[in-house]
Amino acid sequence: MRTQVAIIGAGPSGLILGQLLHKAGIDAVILERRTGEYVLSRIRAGVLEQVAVDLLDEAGVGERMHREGLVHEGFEILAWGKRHRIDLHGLTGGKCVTVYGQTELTRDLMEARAAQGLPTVYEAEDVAIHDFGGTKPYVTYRKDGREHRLDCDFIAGCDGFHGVCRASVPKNAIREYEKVYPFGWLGLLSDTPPVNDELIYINSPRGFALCSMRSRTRSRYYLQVPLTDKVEDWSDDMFWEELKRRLDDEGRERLVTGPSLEKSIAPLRSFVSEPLRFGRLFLAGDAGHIVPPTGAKGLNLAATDVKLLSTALIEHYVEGSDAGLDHYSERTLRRIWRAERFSWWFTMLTHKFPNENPIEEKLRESELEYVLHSEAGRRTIAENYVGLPLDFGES
Ligand code: RFL
Ligand code: PHB
Repeated sequence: MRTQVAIIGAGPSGLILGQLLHKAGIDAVILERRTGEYVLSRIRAGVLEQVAVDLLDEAGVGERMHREGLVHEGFEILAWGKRHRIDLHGLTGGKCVTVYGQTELTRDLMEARAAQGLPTVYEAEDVAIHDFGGTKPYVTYRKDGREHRLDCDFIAGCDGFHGVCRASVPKNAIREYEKVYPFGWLGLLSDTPPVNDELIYINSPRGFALCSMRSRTRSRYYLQVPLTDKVEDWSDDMFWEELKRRLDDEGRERLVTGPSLEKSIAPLRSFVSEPLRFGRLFLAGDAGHIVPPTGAKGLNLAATDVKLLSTALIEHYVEGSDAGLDHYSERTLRRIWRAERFSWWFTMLTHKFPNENPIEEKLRESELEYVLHSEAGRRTIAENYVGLPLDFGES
């Protein structure tokens, strides 16, 4: 089999890239290790920046998102028992975010791809990438017990943090920056109305918590937990009790509890690999970087990576120019580091760090107090949360 772009991974990065390339008349085949149902069962992101919303429109899959997504003009930070509103709309000259689950977005992209008859190979086993340093890269995999070979011009590594693409790059050609945080997030999804119209990020003496949602009838809550905790250690009742302890009186009164539809623990990590291009291999999304979820940036970064990558590939095929491909890594990394910085900073401000030097704890508390009480501080949070412009810092 032959295609122009072999895309490894059918998460949001791979699916959005496939859609943008198809719109431009460029062929792509997506190879995914899991089944489609498995990909849809992973409960992850919930908040989309305007650039991601615009991109989904451009990809032609925005219809249901506009119908069912919830536009949020602000969110709250609860600290020392008091709520502080971050007025995203007012502080950024009218920008907002859209609450729409990654699962729904993935479903829309999968359905659009299937309706257009575009090739996705699910349950592709032992995917291996070859000769991306030369001019004739190819990918091998096994499906239904048979070996297959896919020849291509380029390989897009959209296979997430544990994928095969980054792992195939020689160690001396890549530099990895990593910070693993000493806690994780325990998430619970339930068919209960959200405790609040807007998200609440909670800084409490018992640790961080987040009240989020997927719709007006479905809630998503998170608790900071020690890395040693296992999901089995947490019954639903224990989760709700702990969330109540971290909430304020109003939240405790309004919280509606119910059985969990899903519960999982995610470790928190900041990670960047440099560069993101290796000959004819390009890394995009979680394959190249990870942010702690506090800033709601992971999916949004994945979307902007593939926007830049698709633009560069279109330039190559349509205009015969490789300028975009040559600048992909540098341009993308600049945006990635900005999101990494914000996610790290917002995580530091809102979480409790075990065994911390008391002076560092005091300094972090003081910084949070400052940013919440200063309009400049709140604006800093707001402009990063809604997403800085694609070309920020380039002029
Ligand atoms: P994904 O989604 O991990 O998809 C990669 C795909 O590649 C497949 N794969 C392979 N396929 C073939 N061969 C192999 N060898 C393969 N190895 C892997 C995998 O099966 C998978 O299908 O990466 P992608 O597409 O780059 O998308 C990234 C996003 O999923 C991620 O950044 C976000 O979910 C992060 N995130 C959030 N981002 C936001 O923008 N806003 C949020 O509110 C937000 N909340 C979150 C989050 C992530 C979380 N967790 C669990 C890490 C909340 C949480 C709790
Ligand atoms: C979510 O709804 O899953 C979510 C929302 C905001 C975040 C992280 C996760 O910062």
